[in-house]
Amino acid sequence: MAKPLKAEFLDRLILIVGKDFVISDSDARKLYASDSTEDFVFMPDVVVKPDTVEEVSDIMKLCYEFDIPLTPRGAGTGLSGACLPVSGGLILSTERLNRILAIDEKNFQATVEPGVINEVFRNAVEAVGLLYPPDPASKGSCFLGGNIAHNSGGPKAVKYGVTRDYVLNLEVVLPTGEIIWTGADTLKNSTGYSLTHLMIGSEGTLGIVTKIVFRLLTKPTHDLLMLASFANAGNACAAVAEIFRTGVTPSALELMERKAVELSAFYLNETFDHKEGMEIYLLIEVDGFDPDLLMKDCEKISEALERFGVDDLLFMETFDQKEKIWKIRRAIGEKVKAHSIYKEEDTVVSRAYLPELLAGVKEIGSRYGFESICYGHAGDGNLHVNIIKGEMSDENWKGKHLEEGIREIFRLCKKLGGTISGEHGIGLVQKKYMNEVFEPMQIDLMRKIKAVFDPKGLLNPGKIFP
Ligand code: 2HG
Ligand code: ZN
Repeated sequence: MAKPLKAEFLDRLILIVGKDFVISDSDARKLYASDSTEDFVFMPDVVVKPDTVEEVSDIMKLCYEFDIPLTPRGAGTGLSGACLPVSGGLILSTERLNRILAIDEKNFQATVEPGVINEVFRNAVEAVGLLYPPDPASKGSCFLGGNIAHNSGGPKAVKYGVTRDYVLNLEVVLPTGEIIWTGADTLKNSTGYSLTHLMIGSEGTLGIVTKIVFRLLTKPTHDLLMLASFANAGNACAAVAEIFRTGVTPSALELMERKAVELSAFYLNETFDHKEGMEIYLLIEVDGFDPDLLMKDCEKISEALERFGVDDLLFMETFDQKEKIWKIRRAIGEKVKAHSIYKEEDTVVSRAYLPELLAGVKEIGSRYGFESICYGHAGDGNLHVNIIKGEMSDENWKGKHLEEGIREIFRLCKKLGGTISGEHGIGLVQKKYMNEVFEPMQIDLMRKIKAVFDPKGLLNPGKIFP
């Protein structure tokens, strides 16, 4: 239940943003009580929707004065519960901070507010021949501010890198209300500690981003797409590292287990003709400016796939074919989760260890009695493991049994030199596993940094730290 906020606090909130943008009605607040993580519901006491950085600053100062926890929220597409108001208090929604402020075609830069939808921005820069590569599966709804909070990736990360690689400068409101810029609008910057990179991936716990300066690339003019089918999962995983040894860096290299494709196609009401016995698929894209060179790249890749026992290789000729397979790939996460109660792990290792990782996940699942549906960014060694409740008892599902199975998966990642999250972050649901990959000293360092930025611990409390 929402704790009654002091009338003075609410009155002053209304003075800052106007009464239309202070949401107290419980039905309206409920819309901000969940994100895209499992079935969590945490009710905020109030939701505010500021329209300027000055309003954000005044809200932060007010919460600091009244000791009210403040949770920043973008589109709510997060997968680790990072924007859930676990201590109640105030949700600060960035939905009105949704302007593309400038696209500088001379410097290949753009300045945006955090509430701009990823795909809206990507389309806007493409219209002038430029490319903003990070393309999370949720690109049609996720906000750029949330992409900063989680250092989001997506299929193009394998060639173009992740959100962090495109951020030059950030305007940030600190938990005590000060407004700062963290960097400079330059491609190179070696000026003291990088406050910019400290903010990226901090999941809204160190400050609220109110403006972002991105660097952009020239948009490639051509791309080719192949779908490789394997009967043997180990062969598919082993082929991944080999593709890069041909000298070609794909612009996407995705892995999809058959079951993931079946569920996504089914719920999308799309047809997908699985060849008999195929168990796992690789979706491989190359992009560039010379179609003849791209065709040569595809020949090199298909030779590598042949060496690793590919059973079928389909060349996606038409735009519709490409659109359909990407639609199926991008919907997998949502459709697998609609199909079953799940727990999602965002495992990541060096890509040559994918065979051990996938085999290990299946072996652990057989010992702990859970099925998993796996897919993800094979080129990055980033495997999304959706653990499906299936026949597992509620007691085992909610208790130490499953937690121990998940810990075994994370210990395998660590043994392979990997870690527990490649892109979805820690948030609420993964914080108890931080001790699988960090010693107390590292976690203590992070806590001290948090305390420097947020001495009262009011900004997005209850996240990241065990
Ligand atoms: C993907 O790669 C996204 O599809 C979302 O990271 C994953 O929702 C998911 O499980
Ligand atoms: Zn992903």
